[in-house]
Amino acid sequence: MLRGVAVFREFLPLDDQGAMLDEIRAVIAAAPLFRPVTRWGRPMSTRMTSAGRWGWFSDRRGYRYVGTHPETGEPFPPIPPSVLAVWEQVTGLARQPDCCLVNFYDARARMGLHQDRDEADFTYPVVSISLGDSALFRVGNIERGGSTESLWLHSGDVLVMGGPARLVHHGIDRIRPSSSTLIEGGGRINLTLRVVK
Ligand code: MD3
Ligand code: FE
Repeated sequence: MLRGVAVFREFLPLDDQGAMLDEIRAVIAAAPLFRPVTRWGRPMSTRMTSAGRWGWFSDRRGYRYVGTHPETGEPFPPIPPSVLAVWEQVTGLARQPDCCLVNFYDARARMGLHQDRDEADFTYPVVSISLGDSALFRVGNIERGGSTESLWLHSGDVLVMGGPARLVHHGIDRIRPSSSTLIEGGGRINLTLRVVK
């Protein structure tokens, strides 16, 4: 536990990581990665797409969940079974997530400290699966400011943010390039599973 965040180190064996990556590649083929713009008009350094009923989206109008891909106009592909299996194993919930956000980090990408609060019901946890290069994850507090703690996330690690941890500030400070050979050409993929509506 790190500030209420449950850390399952190396939850996924390497073979399972490879199989999951193949399923995510199929998601990306149907729903290509795009670069969202913040409400201040700044392009994010991560590229992203989603699987499931809802996809996370941001533009000058703000952050929100959308039912179709912003470029293809098509619904997002279903969440792969291997990903749903991880949700089931670490949460034990009967309810499945309705959004799997796929974040791709190249060597320069990062994600500033923020809260995940665009979802309707914070009693559901958020689950994160890391694939590829390692990332320096930072977790703070529910209120802005105060102390933070950092943790390296490696390929195959799974985090569960539930209960009091659901609304803590968190972010990714940096990626360690070439720390994993899972993804050809390098980079990190983070899958974030949420119950949105
Ligand atoms: C703690 N993604 O997509 S995952 C995000 O690695 C996001 O791509 C990061 O933050 C990433 O919103 C961090 C770990 C994570 C995800 C959601 C959380 C930690 C969290 C929600 C509440 C508290
Ligand atoms: Fe987040």
